[in-house]
Amino acid sequence: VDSGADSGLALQEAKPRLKKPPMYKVVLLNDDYTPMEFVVHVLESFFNMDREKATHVMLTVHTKGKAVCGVYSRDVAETKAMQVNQFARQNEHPLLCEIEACD
Ligand code: TYC
Repeated sequence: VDSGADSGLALQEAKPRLKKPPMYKVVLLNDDYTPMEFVVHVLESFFNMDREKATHVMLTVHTKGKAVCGVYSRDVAETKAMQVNQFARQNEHPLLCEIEACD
């Protein structure tokens, strides 16, 4: 039977979770030695850019010192940066990729 005295608490749903997971920028840094063509290849293969976009981002890094390659969850951002740095080292280039928390 229903007394009608229920406060409703037991039936209330959990608080909606409005907070989205924190996002991280994957940033490529400039250096004097990594060939431009190698950087374009990295941007095409690790960040799924077409040649035009990859060339534009590479030139932004070259002229401004750094550029954002993409924004991802922490796990994905860390993995991308690791893979780029490993690939650069395998090919004996000093290219550096870092992650940066979004504001
Ligand atoms: N500055 C490099 C050169 O003149 C090219 C370069 C671009 C290097 C982007 C790194 O993330 C980079 N060969």
